[in-house]
Amino acid sequence: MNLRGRFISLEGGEGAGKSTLLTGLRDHLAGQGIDLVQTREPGGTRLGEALRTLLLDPALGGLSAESELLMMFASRAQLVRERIAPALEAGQWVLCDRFADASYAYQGGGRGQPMERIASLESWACAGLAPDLTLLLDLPVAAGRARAAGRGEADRIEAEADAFFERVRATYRARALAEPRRFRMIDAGGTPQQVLHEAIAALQPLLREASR
Ligand code: Z5A
Repeated sequence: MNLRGRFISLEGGEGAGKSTLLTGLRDHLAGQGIDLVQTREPGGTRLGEALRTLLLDPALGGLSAESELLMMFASRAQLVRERIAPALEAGQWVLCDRFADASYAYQGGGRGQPMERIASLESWACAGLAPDLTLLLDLPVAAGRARAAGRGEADRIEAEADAFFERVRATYRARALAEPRRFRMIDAGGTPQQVLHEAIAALQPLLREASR
């Protein structure tokens, strides 16, 4: 694929502030004249949104870890082909609320699915497409859960125990350390303005490249 746009993913645990940051980043980039597409995972396409509804449904308690992993990648395979790759090829930037790192963190770290199995699904489903930059919003589990607590009934994944989310966080942090060129870890415990400021700073190399 001849990709001319830039692909940025946002990652982090529950309540870390991805959606809040996404809105700020979208406005900032639009102000710089960047044409961008905003999307999310699981979801972002008709198929993906239907899968998301199933994946988060608390009534689907018996879903196996294997089925969950495949459903995440089915959503991703569709999103890559239907929206992300076409947008990048057209020179647009893509801001995506979660991408493949979430499967390593949740299905790998959280559920114990083998990392090599996830890597093999990634190379098949994503066809070599990976984010240029991944902003990891890092926050202690209890703080994230406290932020998310006011939203009513927990969905199927939010209903997991703290230990699950500790494994998710540890996996994200390990991935960020292993790939420092792609990841930027941001302390999500700051104010929304501080988090946005750090994220904008992390975008500068991409913005400079784009203006050349
Ligand atoms: N999942 C998976 O298992 N495998 C995969 O491959 C993928 C996903 C792609 C849905 O994702 C679930 O799918 C998710 C992982 C799993 N399950 N869990 N848990 P999601 O991204 O849609 O859902 P989420 O992680 O639950 O998102 P969230 O809880 O909505 O978090 P957020 O978007 O990061 O937070 P927010 O909505 O911006 O902020 C939450 C609250 O905190 C809100 O009241 C804000 O006003 C407040 N907030 C935000 N920033 C701040 C700061 N800086 N200070 C204070 N308060 C703040």
